[in-house]
Amino acid sequence: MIRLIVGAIVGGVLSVGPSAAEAADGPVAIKAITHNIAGGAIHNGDWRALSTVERKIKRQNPDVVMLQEVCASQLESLKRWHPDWSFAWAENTDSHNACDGDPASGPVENVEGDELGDVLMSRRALSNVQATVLPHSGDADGRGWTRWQHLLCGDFTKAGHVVRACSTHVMIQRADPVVVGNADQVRTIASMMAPYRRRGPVVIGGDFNAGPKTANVRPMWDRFLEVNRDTRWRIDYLWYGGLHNGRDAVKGSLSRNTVSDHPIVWGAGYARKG
Ligand SMILES: [Ca+2]
Ligand SMILES: [Ca+2]
Repeated sequence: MIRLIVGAIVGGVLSVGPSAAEAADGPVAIKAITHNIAGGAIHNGDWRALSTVERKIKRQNPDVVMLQEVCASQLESLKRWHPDWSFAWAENTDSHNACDGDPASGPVENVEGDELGDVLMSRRALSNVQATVLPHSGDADGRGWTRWQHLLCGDFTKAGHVVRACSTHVMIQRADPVVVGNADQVRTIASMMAPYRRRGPVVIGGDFNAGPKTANVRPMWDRFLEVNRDTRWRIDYLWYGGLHNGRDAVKGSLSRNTVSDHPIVWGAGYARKG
């Protein structure tokens, strides 16, 4: 079923974006979804962690999807269900205690499929893929986690625009030092995206582990447009930049009705006709 739908879209129907906004001389919609699926913490590596995002992919026809907390076993399911898509992966840890299906057993080294990481996936070909390790990565975080945080990026092309798309999962804010690692990682992401923002459209999705009113995400608000104006507490964002199409060039939404403990966020940025 999924295979057929994807095939139809890749086959040139290109039913992306709202039909009126997608008129031939209209702006180009760059559509994205981001979701922290809690693939280990809640779902123990099971494919059901993907049910919310799969439903949303069918509904929204995104160009690109960013996922966090994905077990390697769940990445394999995604690849099976979307054989025509491009995938990129950045490993946070080679052994999550629950990705092996058994949280009680603790982390077990050298088990295939129990790796936890971030995913960037696109129905278009990804190129120039980079997984950049963020500062403070690998620090123990006070909850017994040692994880490697990345900015995982790739380029895809749509209607003449080369789009830089990235998935990230910023470290949690440890009690001591209070917010330093988190703030440094967000600042790094904002500055790493600067040259791409000058080049053309960029879209960054992920779990920033910092609320919308915190100083930590200020560098993102200063440089990018977020698809949700909702300033209630949340830590998951979808940011756009380089659209060169005015301040109202994004729209989107989020839903807290998910199989995860995180909302799913989706939206579009509208670039000028390429
Ligand atoms: Ca285990
Ligand atoms: Ca492993």
